[in-house]
Amino acid sequence: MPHPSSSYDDVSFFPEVDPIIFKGPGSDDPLSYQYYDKGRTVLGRRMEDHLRMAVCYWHTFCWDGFDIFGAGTFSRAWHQPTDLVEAADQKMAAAFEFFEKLGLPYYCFHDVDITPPSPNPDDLARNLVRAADHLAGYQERSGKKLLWGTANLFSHPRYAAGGLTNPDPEVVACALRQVRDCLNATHQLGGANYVLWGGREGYDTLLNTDLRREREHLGRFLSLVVEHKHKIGFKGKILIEPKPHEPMYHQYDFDTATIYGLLKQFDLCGEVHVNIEPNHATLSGHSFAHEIATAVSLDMMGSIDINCGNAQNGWDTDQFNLDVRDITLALVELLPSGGLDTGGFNFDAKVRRQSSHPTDLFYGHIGGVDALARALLSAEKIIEAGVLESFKADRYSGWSQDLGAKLLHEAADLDHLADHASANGVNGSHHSGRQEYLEAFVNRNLV
Ligand code: XUL
Ligand code: CO
Repeated sequence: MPHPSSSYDDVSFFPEVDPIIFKGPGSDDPLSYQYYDKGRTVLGRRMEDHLRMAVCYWHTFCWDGFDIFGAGTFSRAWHQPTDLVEAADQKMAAAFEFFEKLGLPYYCFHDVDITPPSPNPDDLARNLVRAADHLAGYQERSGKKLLWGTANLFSHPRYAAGGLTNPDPEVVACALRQVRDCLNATHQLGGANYVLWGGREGYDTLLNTDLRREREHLGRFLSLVVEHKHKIGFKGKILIEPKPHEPMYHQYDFDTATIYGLLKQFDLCGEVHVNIEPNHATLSGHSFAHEIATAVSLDMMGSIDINCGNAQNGWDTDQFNLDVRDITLALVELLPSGGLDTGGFNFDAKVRRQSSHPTDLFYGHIGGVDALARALLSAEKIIEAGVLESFKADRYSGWSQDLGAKLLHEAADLDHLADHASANGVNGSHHSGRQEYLEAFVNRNLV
């Protein structure tokens, strides 16, 4: 059966904006790209294929600008219909007009972003089937692709104590049904990955929480998700998105290293990867580059939700990341390992509440896209110069000589190795780590 067509082909939600094209660094048109030249080759790969950028549904099309102190400020045209199915359909039409005008290849959604509000799980399941059918039609007509889908296991009051780690098995079963249905929909739409963000998979107080049990439940249910992925033949990656807190005080998916521990415990290494978000990295006391380097070193790299927090308060403010240096440092860790595979850069970022005009959505994304493109060009210069690589090779050169090989040899025990120091005295000396030289080198290469 052909997928449904759109009834909004003649309606424009962004009439003031023409398709955004590359005009180069000399351009003073704020509705153009100065650095994102998608066909340009960088380190042997097209820019578009390196970055695999995506627009997210939730911040851009669902949020109406409300915060805990006040009502929405945005008055989006697609939020106006009182008929909720009509509103969801208009939102989808607006989203695809935006995707097409922005010119990025991918998008991402939660199940509840693409469906009208669904009073109960049966409604959600039915609405999801209809939404996926409509999305398939839009994808076919626009050529846009799904980077990942995810089930929202944190908004409904039933999930106040978590989804997969809820103390009530009825709630867990409901969460599992939602994950199953959303993974199926993601598969049907050719999604490149499927994301599980912990949401409320954590706790606020140990006084009411059995931590051992909840972690074990999380491991078991993750295994079921992986099993289902193989059963339906989904080829994308299952990704967990680390975040230390917010909404819960403590989360089981605190950071990349913590997730590695979970995967090791439940024998899921190689089956589950991470979706790293800079704002979550800083919330956990790490840098964006640290999280990337950790994921690369543990073979867990999946995808990236690009954004940043506010440097002053550290909250998860989900701002567009314009910090070229910060992104460059992360790319310098990522690219030598081969870069992104099924992953991409998803703009999990929102315009500020006072940026209420629909065109502000374009300014936000264009700034974010160009920052990524500049960082990619900067990382290319840094990597090609080979300075960091040769500095590190030199710094660790002792490990390819006799003593290094001896220390790492499986058969050597502690007594045997300590004897070396007793026999030879301390021959090692301090060498400068040259941090300031290296930092200045990075800055000199920023595009
Ligand atoms: C929350 C967050 C989510 C996930 C998807 O901080 O980043 O938007 O990316 O559920
Ligand atoms: Co995110």
